[in-house]
Amino acid sequence: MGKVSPASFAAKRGKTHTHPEQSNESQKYLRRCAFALFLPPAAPAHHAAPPSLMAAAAEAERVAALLREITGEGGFAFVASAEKAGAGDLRAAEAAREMAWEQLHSGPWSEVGTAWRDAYALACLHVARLRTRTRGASGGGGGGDGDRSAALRALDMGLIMGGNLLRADLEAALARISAEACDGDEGGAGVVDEEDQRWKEALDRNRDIADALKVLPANSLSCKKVERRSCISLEEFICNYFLRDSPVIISGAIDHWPAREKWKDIKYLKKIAGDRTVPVEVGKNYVCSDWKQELVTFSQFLDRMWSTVCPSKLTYLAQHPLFEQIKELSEDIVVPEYCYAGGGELQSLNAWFGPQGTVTPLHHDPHHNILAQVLGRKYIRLYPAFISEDLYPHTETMLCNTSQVDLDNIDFKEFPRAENLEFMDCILEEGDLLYIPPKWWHYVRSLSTSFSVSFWWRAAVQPSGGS
Ligand SMILES: O=C(O)CCC(=O)C(=O)O
Repeated sequence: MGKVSPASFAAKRGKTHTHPEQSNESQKYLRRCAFALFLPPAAPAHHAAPPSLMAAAAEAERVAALLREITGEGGFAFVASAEKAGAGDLRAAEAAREMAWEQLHSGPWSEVGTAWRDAYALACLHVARLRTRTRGASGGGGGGDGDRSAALRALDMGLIMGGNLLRADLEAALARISAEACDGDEGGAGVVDEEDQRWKEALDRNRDIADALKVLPANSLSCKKVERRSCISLEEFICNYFLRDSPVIISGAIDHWPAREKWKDIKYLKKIAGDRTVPVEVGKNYVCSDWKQELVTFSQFLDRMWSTVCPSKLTYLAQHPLFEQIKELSEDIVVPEYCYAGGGELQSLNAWFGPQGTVTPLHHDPHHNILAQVLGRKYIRLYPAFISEDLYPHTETMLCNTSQVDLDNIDFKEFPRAENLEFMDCILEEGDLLYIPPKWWHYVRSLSTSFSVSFWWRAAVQPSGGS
């Protein structure tokens, strides 16, 4: 998978992520960039067998070089704590993590050096190892689960906020802890059954168009519909849609994905990802002033789906490279062959998972996009790229890909050119793929609990009709 730059990632959702405890403006830039996983090519798989002496020596050398770099930057206290952590001192590991965390939050994300991101990952790795060692030493008794959760959270935070230097080590540690958890992880069947039922109902909401229209922007489904095709060939996709810069819904192309069945089972999702820490967005949508981001466990996120009643509390796991973070989930999906149109390179693969009522405001992205609707349904409205000026893009850099026009409450006095604009729209049903050409404006509202996956790619050959 190719890399996406922090700047383009940040621009995507206009705002950026911050740590939940941060609130000031300068820290906003840190937000989304920090949560993005800017990944190197896939790391070699780690197995349960002990690493060879050479590999261990190589790791030790990488860590030593990192500590020299941090020393060069004046991080003496960090280095002292990291060394004690290496010798088995949990408190020192936690102190080192705290120090690195402060460095990550000392200014705009773009100015945080790679060394401090790697240092943060190192400290997370120490915390996790020492937590799990404590657990082993106590014979799995008292406080063991708390240690396991703390270790998982430390490792996820290392993946989310840390650099790439120790990524493979973080992933190997995660795989080890997850594998241990799979033994004897049953229980609560009665509770889960009830949850199962609610889950299925939530996925099934708003099947009736008349109900859906009550929550959709004015004039929805009254203009041109996005063309719907059944499982077309790559050649046909290229000739009739990709080269013509024209959106299309393709049905029947992801019926073979294991995700189509597996993710309908909430027990499965909880088992695979329940204890993992993920970044979520909280609030009506990312242009609202009270919108914020938090780090929660996947289970906590699922629980919030049931309890969300008011829009200001809507919790959305949006635009997150979940499949890089949780490898088991990546085995449930397949990159659609349409994403190879134009001989390009996949730029990013993101999860969009949330309850009914999440809104992604009208915005555009620089890449080709295949949005796969795995669970539930979404309303999507599209405006062509050339219409941009009539949609009044925000003037601030961070939001310049987002329209000032709120489709849920359009103020035509303020934005007169937005009246009577032609658009295309559709309801994206479970199992559909939607092709969104680069720079096409799109607004997205979930009509039920919904799980989508977006595949962004950059084409080596640009369509002639493209913008
Ligand atoms: O599903 C959503 O809420 C937004 C998806 C989107 O904007 C995208 O895939 O680019």
